Amino acid sequence: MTDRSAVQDALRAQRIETPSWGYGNSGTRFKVFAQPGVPRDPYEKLADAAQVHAATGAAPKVSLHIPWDAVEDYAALAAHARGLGLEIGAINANVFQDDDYKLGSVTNPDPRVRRKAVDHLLECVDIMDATGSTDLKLWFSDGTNYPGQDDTSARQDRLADALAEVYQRLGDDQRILLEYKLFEPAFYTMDVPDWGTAYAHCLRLGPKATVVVDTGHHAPGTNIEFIVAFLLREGKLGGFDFNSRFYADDDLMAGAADPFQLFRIMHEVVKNGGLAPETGVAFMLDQCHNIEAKIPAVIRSVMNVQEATAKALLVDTGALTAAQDAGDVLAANEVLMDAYNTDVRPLLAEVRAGAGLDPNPLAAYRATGWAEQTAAERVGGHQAGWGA
Ligand SMILES: [Mn+2]
Repeated sequence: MTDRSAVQDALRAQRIETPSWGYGNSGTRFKVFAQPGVPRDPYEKLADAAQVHAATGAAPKVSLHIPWDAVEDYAALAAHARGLGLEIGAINANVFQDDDYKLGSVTNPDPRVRRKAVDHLLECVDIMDATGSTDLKLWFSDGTNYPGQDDTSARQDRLADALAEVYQRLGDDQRILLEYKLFEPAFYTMDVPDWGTAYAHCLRLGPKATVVVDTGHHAPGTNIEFIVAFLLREGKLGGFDFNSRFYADDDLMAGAADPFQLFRIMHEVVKNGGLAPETGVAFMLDQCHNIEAKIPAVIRSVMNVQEATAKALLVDTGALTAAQDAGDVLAANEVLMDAYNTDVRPLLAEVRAGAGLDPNPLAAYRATGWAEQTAAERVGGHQAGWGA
């Protein structure tokens, strides 16, 4: 796409969903560093998310995590979100933080534990009904640590049964986003270790089940853009959990570690029509801000995704196809690199100004004084964080 106004329209239309847990305290297994002004409940997390949307104009949806964002009245939480100009995005189930899940949740050998896990997933669909959310995001920590610990294929049967029961419960406009992860917390087998496993389960479930690609959940060196192209072609890419990593599941800001990889991913998205809202690809962030200020980090991440998208939109597809058809390896590569090496910041500044926004979202946020205000006001109570 090289028509400048079409590129601008596409950038203006892109929506990036931010995670409620990105606004709370987080850390590694060694230490969680508390920050002043961090939200103490889901309502305050939404207020912070509204700051990101105000600064970028591109982040109206917020993913929730249950039970971290558990409240008495979900309809009231959704109304609060609407009042802030936001919507509730994906509901992320949590079947990994209970003692019962030591040997797994939906694949646990104990049927009582499996029942408890599936009941939680069904409760998450109830929360979707109450909040208007359309996406149930499922990530399972299930797996084994030692050879012989459990029957690998029996665990697949249990997983399939659980997914089928939840799938049956979905409304017409609701879907499952099934996430995979290579390792951690289990170190020998994970029950959903890769896109192929997730894809096979989604295929069996039906059209309302799609795969979510968390960019931090692969082996080093994995060609993620290939996975993206394949899943888009099959109509099975439900969305992304963007974050970046140097080693494993680092959950750093999207686009920070490897902006070229993010560009290559967005190139496959753009080329295969994944930006069109009707394909249903959700551009979500799934990251934790352990040492940096949280709201600016989310804003920076949104901007990084936008920059990768803008570069992907600038690929001269006519020239690329011509070079590919001619078998001109170097020319084809050059077309792609020309787009990647373009400084798209002025283009995005223009898009923002055209939408009535400050061309510099980080400066706009700083000018609000929100960080100082919340640090002064949010005293007492419990700051939100893992397990809250
Ligand atoms: Mn994720």
